Amino acid sequence: MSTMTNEHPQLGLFRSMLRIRMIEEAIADRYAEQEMRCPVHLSIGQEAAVVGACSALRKTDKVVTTHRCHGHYLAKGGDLRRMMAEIYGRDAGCCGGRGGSMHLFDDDAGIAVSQPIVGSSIPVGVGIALAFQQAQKNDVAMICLGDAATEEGVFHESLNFAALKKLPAVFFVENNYFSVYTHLSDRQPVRPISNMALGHGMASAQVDGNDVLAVQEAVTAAVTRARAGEGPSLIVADTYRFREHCGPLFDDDLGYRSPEEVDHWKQREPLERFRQDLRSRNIIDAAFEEALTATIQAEIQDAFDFAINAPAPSPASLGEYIYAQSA
Ligand SMILES: Cc1ncc(C[n+]2csc(CCOP(=O)(O)OP(=O)(O)O)c2C)c(N)n1
Repeated sequence: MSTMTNEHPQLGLFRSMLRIRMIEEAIADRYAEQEMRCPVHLSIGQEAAVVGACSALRKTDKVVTTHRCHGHYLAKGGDLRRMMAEIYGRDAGCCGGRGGSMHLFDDDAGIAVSQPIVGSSIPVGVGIALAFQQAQKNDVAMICLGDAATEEGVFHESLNFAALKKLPAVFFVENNYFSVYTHLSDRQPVRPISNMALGHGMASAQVDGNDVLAVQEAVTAAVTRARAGEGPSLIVADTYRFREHCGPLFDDDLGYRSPEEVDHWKQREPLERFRQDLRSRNIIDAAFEEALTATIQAEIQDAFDFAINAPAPSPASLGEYIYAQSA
């Protein structure tokens, strides 16, 4: 298998998807220890969308994202140790231990901001795209959001402004069909979400978000348009989250989605699907997977050890980084 020594380009996608899956499963496994004192929104099941989209970017491009941000942070090259330290509330965390899982950023890697107020990071991403345009940089801002954020007024204002100014922005929606427990069909009229771009004269596409290559292709086309000065695009990737909305467990017992629906998506589980595809094309084999899994496992162990052993922020720093400090 010479492709493995020469590193087939699709191996990077697989590695990134598997790494995100394993990191999030490790977070889920250890959450009950009650040492991670922040909510976690896992993207298990959404890795193809996350990795496909981020793989279309280069380092100097910027990503803004949401409460469900672990995958974007990792796929864009964010530092794992600093992420875990943040989730453990440590001083060495990427937000000094003050933000937790929903506030990951790594400016060096191009993760500009993660914000849990639904829709709030969208105009920040538009502002970054405007700054790129004004500075005549050839970089792109990718604005990651969930389907529910398309119901916020600021989403529509942002699309309008970005289209008007032909900004180098890609609006990337991971449509996992739920706003917490409410299905898309109870919140929006039946039509592709990507049709929202039509009213703004914006290019758009809706793709199978569990097919990493399809996502990569659609986002690459959008990024190419943005770099060429042809303006923004709206890309919608249809996908599914397998864990509970917030937390390490499963919430299917609440009855907000049927076992048949969950099973339908399990058949399209993105990591296994890509694994089988790569296996059938002889790009990976069992030995490769075993070695890769061991490498990632060691990296995860290192990051957890780092986080657990790192000091908490000092009490004296409590007043730092807040809006108004007392005299
Ligand atoms: C403005 C605002 N309203 C409500 C909430 C509570 N809330 C947190 S996550 C969420 C659902 C978000 O759904 P979506 O944007 O599709 O992302 P997903 O959680 O599915 O990844 C809601 C309503 C919030 N954080 N911000």
